[in-house]
Amino acid sequence: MDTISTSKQAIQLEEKYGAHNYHPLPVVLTRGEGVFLWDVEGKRYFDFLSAYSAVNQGHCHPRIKNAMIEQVGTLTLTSRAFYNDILGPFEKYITEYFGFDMVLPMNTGAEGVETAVKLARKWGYERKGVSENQAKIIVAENNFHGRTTTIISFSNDANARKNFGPFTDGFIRIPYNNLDALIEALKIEGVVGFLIEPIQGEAGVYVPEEGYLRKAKEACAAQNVLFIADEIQTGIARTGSLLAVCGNCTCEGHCEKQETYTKPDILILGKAISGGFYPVSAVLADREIMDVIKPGQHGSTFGGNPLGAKVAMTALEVVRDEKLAQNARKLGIIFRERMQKLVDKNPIAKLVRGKGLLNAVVINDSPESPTAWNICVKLAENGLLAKPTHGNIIRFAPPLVMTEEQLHECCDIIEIVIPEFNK
Ligand code: IF1
Repeated sequence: MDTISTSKQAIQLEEKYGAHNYHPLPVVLTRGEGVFLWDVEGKRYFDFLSAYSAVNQGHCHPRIKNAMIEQVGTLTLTSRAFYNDILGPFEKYITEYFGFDMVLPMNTGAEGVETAVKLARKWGYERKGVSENQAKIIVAENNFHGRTTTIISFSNDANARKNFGPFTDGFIRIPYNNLDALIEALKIEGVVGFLIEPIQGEAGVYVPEEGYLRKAKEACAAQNVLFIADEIQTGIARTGSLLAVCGNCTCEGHCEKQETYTKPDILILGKAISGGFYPVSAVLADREIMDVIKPGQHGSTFGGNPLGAKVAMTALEVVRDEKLAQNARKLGIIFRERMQKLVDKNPIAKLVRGKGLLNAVVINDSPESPTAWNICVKLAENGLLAKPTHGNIIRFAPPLVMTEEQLHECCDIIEIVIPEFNK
């Protein structure tokens, strides 16, 4: 195996041997710890992407690492052909943690979304009486739910769809954050579910207006349609509460009485559920929904494996024990206040938006311009890693273990770099 001694060497190898399905910033990372990453040359960076919110607990969290080391030498994979002594405890732990009767464990976020689509359809046929193959699921414009063929079938991102057809039928797209459009779509024959990101991450960190999610759920309930929350990116304390659908609660638990809590009928989790150590996703629902799945109807080789289950339980313990939701809420307010001052003083910065530590600064230039990219290259030179989403929007999402002092140091960097790009 080649030993990498320079960043250039690593980039060349990826260029030559790897599919070009990404355009990474020219940074080659070799070590991570907490909020920090180091490149091959030893330069240290603050991580402001957190692997797209998969490392909320910080890189290489010692508690999760130790749990993984203990399990990896004991039992890693049995398949579901047999039981194992970790899965049952994990299923009990996670269903109590989020307040649902049952869980179906998978691996990637996209598998979680696919599972939720299949579950909603099957529930529609077997519980709601929808005619076979007529089930429809409502989704939002500019959604991002993963990259499988079915998921891109309901995307409107031309780049994600071009030349990947033919596509899967049975999806209705409506504008995000538009209750009237949802109420109209819910009248369509055969609708079984409404799949929504509580905050649209990839689209550019779009936070819906106060009350939208709750009213959307109520509208769905009125038509016996399942409200399906994709919290793969917004969940696990990222937005300043355990889930984005918790609204303004930082209780860390899950309680129906929370007046701002909109309990989904189906909850999809991924990414930080396992703290960046191992792919784990999970679909949670109450019994009358989850029970439509019978043996042999869905699953995967690694779904529910003991290693992932052990890692996920520890990663979720860390979220609660270290009060990451509270920290994300507190630091998010400070971040948006400082960025708002930057916006007020710098024409190149158009606006800041977000919730908790899922934020974005919109750059005042065309989405086709290289400005946001060039700002991120400059931020990297100054020791902070962030990446644009669509064109002119820079997502800022550090690990939730960041301290207030570190956050101010990062804001200092951003406030030095962005003004350099005023026209
Ligand atoms: C890439 C984006 C973020 C997600 C939501 C499901 C999934 C994702 C809300 C699928 C995954 C990742 C995928 C990764 C980059 C990243 C991403 F830029 F693609 F859109 F975060 F915004 N639902 N998002 O955000 O989960 O199968 O990836 O485990 O594909 O480039 P996955």
